[in-house]
Amino acid sequence: MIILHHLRIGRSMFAVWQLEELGVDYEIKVYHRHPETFLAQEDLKAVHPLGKSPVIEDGDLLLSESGAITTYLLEKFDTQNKFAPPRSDIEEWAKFTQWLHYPEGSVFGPLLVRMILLRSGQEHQALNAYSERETALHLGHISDQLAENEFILGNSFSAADFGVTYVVSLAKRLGQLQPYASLDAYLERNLSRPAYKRAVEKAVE
Ligand SMILES: N[C@@H](CCC(=O)N[C@@H](CS)C(=O)NCC(=O)O)C(=O)O
Repeated sequence: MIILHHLRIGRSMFAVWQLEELGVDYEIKVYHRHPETFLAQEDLKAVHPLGKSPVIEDGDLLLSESGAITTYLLEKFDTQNKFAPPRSDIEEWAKFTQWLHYPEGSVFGPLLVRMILLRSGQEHQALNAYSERETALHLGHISDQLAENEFILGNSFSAADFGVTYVVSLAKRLGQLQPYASLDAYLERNLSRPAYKRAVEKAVE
């Protein structure tokens, strides 16, 4: 059985959602952030040296990084290729991996900078300019991709939508979605999926 080490309030929720979509048998171990620093605490460091979440355990395997976890779960459980193109279709598979890694690799950074600035209450012209410019670039790019598609790869939901939904929902929390009505609709479409609702109930987000 898969064990998910789940730090409350954060991207691990999207791993719970994925496990629900895949119909996998799993157990959640819940961890709480430090009330003042908002960082993970020692209990999560005892699981993995980075002390970050999500982390999954499957037998002897201990795996961190959302993108790697998604790839592993798909390889093991998505035998009908319901959530990703088959590897034999190399071009479609490559496009899928591009969108799978894009949220963590490119979109999260400028949003994190915005989050740190907001929490610190400090002004920093250069960081603010960077965050505004890059956030607009990436939200615009995602919005363009969704202009004629309901989901990030086209008209059916795929595992690339987990991470994109995560960064779009974070952007919304940071008040960045106003210019992008299609992104709000995209969020609503994904977050109303029964598997997401079950995930929220189980993970007590
Ligand atoms: N690149 C990693 C990021 C993992 C990460 O930073 N997770 C956050 C939760 S959203 C965390 O564990 N933060 C706690 C801390 O930094 O102490 C991934 O994709 O899983």
